[in-house]
Amino acid sequence: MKKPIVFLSVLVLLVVLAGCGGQSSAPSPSQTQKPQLITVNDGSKNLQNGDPVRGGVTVTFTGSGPADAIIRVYLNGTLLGSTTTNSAGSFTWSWTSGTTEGTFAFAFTAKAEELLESDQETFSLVVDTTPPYFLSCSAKADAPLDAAPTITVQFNEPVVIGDVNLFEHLAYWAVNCVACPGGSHFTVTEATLEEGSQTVTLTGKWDTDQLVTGDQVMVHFIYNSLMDIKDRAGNAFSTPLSILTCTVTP
Ligand SMILES: [Ca+2]
Repeated sequence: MKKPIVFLSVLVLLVVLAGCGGQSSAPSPSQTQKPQLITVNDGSKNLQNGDPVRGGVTVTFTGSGPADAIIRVYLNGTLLGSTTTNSAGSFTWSWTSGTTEGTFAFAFTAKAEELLESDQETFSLVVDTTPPYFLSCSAKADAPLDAAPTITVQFNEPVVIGDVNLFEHLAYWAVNCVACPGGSHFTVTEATLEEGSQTVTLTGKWDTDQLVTGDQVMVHFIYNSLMDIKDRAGNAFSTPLSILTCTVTP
């Protein structure tokens, strides 16, 4: 019973593959060869497809295509500009990010004389103009004399920290009680930046500290610029003192 179905499936697959092959491999004789991006650079480093960039940064796209062809650049589907390849087939094109945040989807095509415009070479950048900051903290109640209580503090986005040892130094971290009828008590003995670089775990003393449901605690973080905290786009953390309040949850 199953054989005809399998046969049909294989047949359909072959037809689909043949169809795809006809579209995506070598261009038809009347179509220009698609251009290729070689490097995309923001002045200090090469960027990968989907990378974040700051506002006001000039990004240079370098690529190759057919010699003496027109390279058209589309942004989010609209023609933005054009340039030409030289006799060796090279081209460069620059774009400066503005104050608008979001994804910018670029598409490059080539058009040689007498031929049709090529397929698109695409590349996306995410413009991020907002410096990283501490968004929230969370504290969970712990059982007395059980494991050490912990409080976590979250950045709004993943960060890149130049000096993690300085960042994790206890001199820059403190936890106070705002309203603690339950008797919560917390002394920071350890500050750890978690994998993913967005969350910091503060650890209290296991024998004398406690977090009780309903109590309100406050986390203080003092920023030292030598820590060199940036977001992935390169925007610098700049809040001298971060204060976060959180209620202990069960
Ligand atoms: Ca940011």
